[in-house]
Amino acid sequence: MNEILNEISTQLQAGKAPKVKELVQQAVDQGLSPQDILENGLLAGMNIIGQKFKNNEVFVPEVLVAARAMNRGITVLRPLLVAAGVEEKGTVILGTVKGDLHDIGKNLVRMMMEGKGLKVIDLGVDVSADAFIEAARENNAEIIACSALLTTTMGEMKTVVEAVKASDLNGRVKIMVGGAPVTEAFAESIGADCYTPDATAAAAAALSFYAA
Ligand code: B1M
Repeated sequence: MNEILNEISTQLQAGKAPKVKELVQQAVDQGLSPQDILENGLLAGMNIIGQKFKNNEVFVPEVLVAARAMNRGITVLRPLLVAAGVEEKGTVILGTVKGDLHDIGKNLVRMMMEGKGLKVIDLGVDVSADAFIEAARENNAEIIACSALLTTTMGEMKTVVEAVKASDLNGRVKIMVGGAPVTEAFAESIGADCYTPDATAAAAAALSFYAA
């Protein structure tokens, strides 16, 4: 792997946010693509931390500082990944479902969708079904996009689907779901309109709803 990408991954794992930001800027200045820096630097480091967390080699505080470093690095990439001045093609309401505080993947989904020219209203984390619906209604959104990282919270997506179906938004708003424990089969079983495995695919799928 490229040396600077390796260093970004290492410093991210050590939670060195200012250093990560500096290295990401250096990588950009060296001409590496934002996608390469994201996938092979930042996400590579986060994956290693995730594995160590799973094996009880690191704990919540270490994961939190690594997550902070990841978000700091993303601030450099964000304007490069989001096409400036692209005409908005539609509105998406995005959030991590109720009970779930993981937001790194959700933030990537936002970035990729904005990069496709979609307007994204990000409700943050711990978002209830009612809050998704209210925001979709207020903003005339065509898509509600839910992220979940816990097997204990992915069931909340079913609550969102059922609440939308029981509301005036039924048939007008598509529901997209994703996040590490979510699968195509799960999405189908709860009646969601779309499952995608990663942020890039989520953005492409959202765009395809508008093109349809
Ligand atoms: Co947590 N955590 N965590 N955690 N955490 C996981 C998810 C876990 C798998 C770790 C493990 O045990 N191996 C595990 C879940 C187990 C399970 O349910 N099966 C877990 C646990 C158990 C917990 C706590 C319960 C721990 C505790 O307190 N005992 C707790 C729960 C808190 C809560 O939410 N209520 C908790 C807390 C935390 C921190 C706060 C410390 C921190 C979150 C910080 C933050 O997000 N700001 C954290 C982190 C960082 C992780 C890991 C290490 C990394 C997650 C991450 O950001 N990955 C994670 C282990 C792992 O994943 N390896 C873990 C990088 C991110 C880019 O990937 O979010 O999957 P991801 O997004 C991907 C795709 O999933 C997809 O696109 C992205 C890639 O392009 N995607 C979508 C995401 N949303 C999408 C939506 C879409 C489409 C695609 O359409 C709408």
